[in-house]
Amino acid sequence: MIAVLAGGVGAARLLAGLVRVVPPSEVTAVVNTGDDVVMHGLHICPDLDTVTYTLAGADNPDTGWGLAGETWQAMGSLGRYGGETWFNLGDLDLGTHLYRTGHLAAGVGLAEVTAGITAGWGLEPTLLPMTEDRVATMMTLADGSGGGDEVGFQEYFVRLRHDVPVSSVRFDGAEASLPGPGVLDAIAGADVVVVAPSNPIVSIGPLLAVPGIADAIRARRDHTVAISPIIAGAALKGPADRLMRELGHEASVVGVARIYRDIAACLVIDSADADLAGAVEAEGMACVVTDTVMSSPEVAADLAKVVLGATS
Ligand code: FO1
Repeated sequence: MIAVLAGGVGAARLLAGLVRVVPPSEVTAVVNTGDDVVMHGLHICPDLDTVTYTLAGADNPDTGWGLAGETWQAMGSLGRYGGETWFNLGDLDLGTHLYRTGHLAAGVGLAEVTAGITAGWGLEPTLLPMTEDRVATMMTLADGSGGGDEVGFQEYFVRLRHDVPVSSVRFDGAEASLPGPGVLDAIAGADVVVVAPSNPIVSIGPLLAVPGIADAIRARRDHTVAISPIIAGAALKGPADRLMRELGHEASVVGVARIYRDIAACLVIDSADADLAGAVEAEGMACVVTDTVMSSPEVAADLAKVVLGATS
């Protein structure tokens, strides 16, 4: 069994590669829900949906989120009434949110709702929400850009286009949250635990903030491999490098190693950072250098093979 700690796009691509090299039913992804948001009364789980749609081969290649072949008629209709349209919900995607919201309102847990959604897409891997409790990633804006205001993750990421400096991040509700059903068992029972190349601060950070998850991974440190989302000092997509700098980390594979060294024995870094392998090792992690830019599922499968071989 393989357990993957997952955020959005980077994790989704890795998982699409992983299911090409191991039986898909042996893969469990523990997915960040700190990005979740309620819009227009609908419960939206962006990372769970990005992973689901990508594994189903139905992801939207233009946006990196949502569904291929999407249309936006409902948003147009909402705009007519002056409704909030900064967070785009596609017509096809809406079906997922309606299903999830209806079942949650009827008292079904998020893990079971998620299983219903993945079954609807015919997926064999298991997707587990990190928690069924409300944990919300909150960003405090640095002075000069809304000065001290705290905003929810989607307001930062989408409405403000993650183009504003941040002075702190917290995971509201995390302290009182419980790991989702199956999460601790998936980590404890995995032959390999993989930390996907997701944003260490706002994608993996919330997972580690759920009491019990970080300890469970620490107990498996020798079997845990992390993949750096930072390549040559930058994130391929999203604000990981910028956030790392703003929050006092070095935006490099060495900075990533410092964040993960307590939970993972090995860091996989891109060939572009080969000269930093020694510096990663000096932080107390083994280091494997390979191509990590997942330009196709085939390249992602090659990366997955390297990752699985890294602990043996
Ligand atoms: N990202 C955007 O940049 N703009 C959007 O309007 C947007 C809408 C959206 C709707 C549903 C969904 O599942 C994801 C959506 N995302 C959008 C992506 C989302 O903000 C990010 O993928 C994650 O939260 C970061 O991992």
